[in-house]
Amino acid sequence: MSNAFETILKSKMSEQSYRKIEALNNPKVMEFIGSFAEHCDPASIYVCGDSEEDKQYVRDQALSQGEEHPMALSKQTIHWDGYGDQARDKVNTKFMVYKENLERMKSLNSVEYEEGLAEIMDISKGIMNGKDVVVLFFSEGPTESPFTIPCIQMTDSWYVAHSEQILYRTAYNHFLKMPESEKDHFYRFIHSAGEVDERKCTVNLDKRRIYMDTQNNIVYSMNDQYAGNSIGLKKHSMRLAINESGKNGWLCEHMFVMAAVNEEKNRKTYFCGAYPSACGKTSTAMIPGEQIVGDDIAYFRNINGEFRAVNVEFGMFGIIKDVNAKDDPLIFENLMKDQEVIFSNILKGPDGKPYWLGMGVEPPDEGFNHSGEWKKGNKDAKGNEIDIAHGNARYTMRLDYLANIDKDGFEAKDGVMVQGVLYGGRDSDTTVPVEESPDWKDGILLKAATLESETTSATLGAEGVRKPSPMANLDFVSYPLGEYTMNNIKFGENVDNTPKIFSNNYFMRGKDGNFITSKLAKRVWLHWAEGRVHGDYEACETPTGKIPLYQDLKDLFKKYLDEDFAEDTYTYLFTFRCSKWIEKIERTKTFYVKMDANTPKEIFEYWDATIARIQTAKEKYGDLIEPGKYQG
Ligand code: OXD
Ligand code: MN
Repeated sequence: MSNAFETILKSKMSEQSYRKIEALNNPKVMEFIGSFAEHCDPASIYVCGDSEEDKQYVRDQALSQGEEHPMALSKQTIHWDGYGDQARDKVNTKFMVYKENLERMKSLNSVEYEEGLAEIMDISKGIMNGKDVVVLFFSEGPTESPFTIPCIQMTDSWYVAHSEQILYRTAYNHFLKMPESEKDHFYRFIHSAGEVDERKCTVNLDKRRIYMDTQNNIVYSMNDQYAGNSIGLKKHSMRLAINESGKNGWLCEHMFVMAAVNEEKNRKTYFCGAYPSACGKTSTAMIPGEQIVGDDIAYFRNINGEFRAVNVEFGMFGIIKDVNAKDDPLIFENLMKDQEVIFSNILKGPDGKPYWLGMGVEPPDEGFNHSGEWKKGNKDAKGNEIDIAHGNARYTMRLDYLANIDKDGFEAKDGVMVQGVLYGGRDSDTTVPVEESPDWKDGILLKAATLESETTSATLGAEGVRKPSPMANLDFVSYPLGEYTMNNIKFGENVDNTPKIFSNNYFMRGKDGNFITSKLAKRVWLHWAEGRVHGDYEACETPTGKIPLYQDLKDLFKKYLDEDFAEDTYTYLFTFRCSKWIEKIERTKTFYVKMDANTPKEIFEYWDATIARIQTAKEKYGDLIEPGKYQG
C-alpha cells in the first residue's frame, strides 16, 4: 500500500514495525500514526502486536527508559508520577466542540473546536522530539464481540504502554481481521509525557491538556503521566463511548460487574454497581464469597431483548490506600506475590519492598516515593509534611490473578445477563443501607440521579466536601446530563428483562457519630437484593421503594456473618427520614437546574411528585417513619 506517510514512517520505524501497520491495510490507521509522526517528531516508533515478545519489549523499555524501577520481587515494578500529577486534572480536561454544538454542550467543560485544536497542536508540536514512541492496538471489551471497540494508542510513555497491556486486551489481530465496512471505526489516543526531568516525570504541568474530540473519536493528552490523565483506554475512551452509546441506544457506565453466589440455591446472579470514589465500589465487587467480573467500567447492550454487560477492561487500576491483609485479603495477597504489578506513587523501601498508607505494616523511615528521595518528616514546597505515599497511589494488575474472578463472565463475548443494578452513595444521615426501587425509572431518578458523595484524594482539589454524583459518572458524561439520564431510563425500559435497581449506603452513622454496621455487612445487603431478584423475600414499603423485613436480615446476618442483628439497630437503620429525603431531592433538582443540561420537564415533574408524596407521608406518619409503618 503506498501512502503519503510512507517516507516518514519508514524513516522512524524498523522494517518489522512498518510491515505490521502496512499489513492492516487501513488508511485511517496509517494517517493517524503518520500525521503524528510528522507533527510530534519522535526519534523512533515501535509498533506492538499481540505477541508475548512485544509485551516483554514494552516492559523492558519501561525499565530501561527509567519510567519504572525494579522491586525486590522480580516481576513487580514501581512508577512515580510528578508531585503535581497525582490525580485526574479536571480543569484541563475539555471537550473540543464544533461551534454549532457549543450551546448544547455548555454545561460541560468545553472549548470551541478550532481554538482547542490550535492550542493542542501548538502544545504537541515536536513534543516527542528525541523520544522513542510506541503504537499499540487494544480492544475495549472482549475482542470480536458485539461489545468490542477497537482502539489505537500512540505514546512516548512506556509506563503508559505497559499499564495498558495489563489493563486491556491487545487487539492487533482484531485490527488485522476487521472487515472493510468497520475499518473506519476505532478510537485514537495520542499521548506525550512531554519534557521529563531526571526522575522521568513530566516537567511542564502548566501545559497539561487533555482534549477530547467526541465528534471524531480522538483524544489528545499532553504533558502528563498519572494514568487517569494519560491512559487513553480508560477514562478518555469512556467519555467517547458514553457519547457514542447515547446516540446508538446502548450504555457505558462507571460500574463494576459481579456475581452474587448463592450456594444453597445453586445460582449466580449478576449485578452491576456504581459508587462514587471512596464509597465502597471495589470493596463491593470484592465481597468475600462472591465473584468479580470487573471493577470500574461496564458497557450495557440489549442483546436479543436481554440486558447484558461486559467489563470493558482486563485489569484493575486500584486505589492502594487501606488495602491490607484484614480488609482486602484477596488483593493484598496478590500484591505480595512475585507476579506482574506496577505500583504507582507509593514508597519503595531500602529493602526494595512496597509500602503504602493503611497497609497494616510498619513502614521504614526512608526510601523513594512520589516526592523523590524521602525521609520521614520531609516537607514539600508548601511546607506540608510528605506522607510515605500519596492518598491516590495505585496498583495496576491483571484481574485474573484474583482467586474470586468469575472466569465465565470475564471471558464471555456476549457479556453476562444483569439482574440487579446497585447505586451506592456516601451519606451519614439519609438513605438506608439497601432499598429496592419500585421500577427502573424510579431507580434512575431516585437512586442513581440523587447519588451524593464526599470528595476524596482521587481528584485534585479539596477533600471532604459533600457533592452531587449522579450515576457516579459525572466526570465522564460527555453530553448533557439530562439527555444522559433519559437515555438511562430508555435503555432499561427497552429490554425484556429489566433488572431491579437497589440503593446502597454503607455510611449511615449512629447517634454517637460512629458507623453502625461492620464493613462486612455489605454481604448481607447484597444477598437481600439477590433474594429479591428471585422473589425469595417479602418487603415493606417506604415512600421511595421497598426495604427488608427484620427477620430476613436477622437470618442473613447469622448465615453470612454469624452475627446477631439487633432489632433496634434495624429500626434505626431503616427508618425513613422524610425531611432529609426531601432535602436530598431538592439538592438534586437544584443541581440539574445548575447544570442546565437539557433535562426534560418530565424529570422535574417526577421529582416534584415524589417530594409531594413524601410531604403527605410526613404529615400522616411524622418525620421519621419506622419500618413497617408506612402504608402508602
Ligand atoms: C478511577 C477513577 O481511577 O474513577 O477509576 O478516578
Ligand atoms: Mn473509575
